[in-house]
Amino acid sequence: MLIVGEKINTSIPGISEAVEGKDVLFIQNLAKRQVEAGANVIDVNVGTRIHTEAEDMRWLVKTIQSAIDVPLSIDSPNPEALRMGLKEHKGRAMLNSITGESKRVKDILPLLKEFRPSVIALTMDDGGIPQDAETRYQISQRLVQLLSGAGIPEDNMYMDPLMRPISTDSEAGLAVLDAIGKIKNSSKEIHVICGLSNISFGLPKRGLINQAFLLMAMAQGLDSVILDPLDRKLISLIKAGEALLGKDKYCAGYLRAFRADELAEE
Ligand code: THG
Repeated sequence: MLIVGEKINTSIPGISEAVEGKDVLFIQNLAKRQVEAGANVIDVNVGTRIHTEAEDMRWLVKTIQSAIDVPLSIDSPNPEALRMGLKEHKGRAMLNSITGESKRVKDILPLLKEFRPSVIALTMDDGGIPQDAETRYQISQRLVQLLSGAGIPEDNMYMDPLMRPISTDSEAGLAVLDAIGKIKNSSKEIHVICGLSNISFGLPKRGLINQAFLLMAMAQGLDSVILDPLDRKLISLIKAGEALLGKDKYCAGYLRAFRADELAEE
């Protein structure tokens, strides 16, 4: 499972202040703690700082990459912030994200050609986020064609079927689970990713819903996830899930984590 750490996001209390104050040690420490906890990629999102987003993104990429050596997910709706982040990034970055929306495609295509990043592609288009699995799948196939045409290998593609809260649509979890299975079955190379938190929006004890969903999604073929890696229960569940799904020969990874005292039952 590829774990993308979500903690460097200015919508989380304290992060915007650290960016505003150019607090190098705070940011580097948060990046290091996520990597030590198991993150393979660090997401960087300064979307709440609309007036300084591009420059903040550049500063964060530089600051984080001088402390850790995993790739960063440059997470923004703003093409200029994406460009600044990708330009500053050493090695292959992850671009988060392209969608099937025509304006977004037009803005992002040049960045793909210039920087050759891995790409997270959200399965939405000019019609918005689909309710059903089939439309998500159809959009994902169009995005695969588009990304292939831009020279991105399938192994560098991460399809994100976009969760909606089950509190407002009780079939939303099922639709995403079906979409994960369909996308994964269409190609061995293409990855499927999602952010964990949206599904539980509007419900109490959100962690329970997120944890249950994570394991069901893994069983459907989810192979990458955006989450809080400092949550030991979540990371432990991923280890348990990998062992249960035959992704961990002799349960070696699970046992190693146990001996390192990394597994949490709650
Ligand atoms: N897909 C893609 N990118 C994304 C998302 C997605 N980027 C943004 C978002 N969704 C994922 N990032 C976050 C970042 C922080 C939180 C939720 C999603 C968050 N964190 C709290 C914290 O860390 O304090 C609480 C964490 C918790 O208790 O679980 O709320 O879906 N491609």
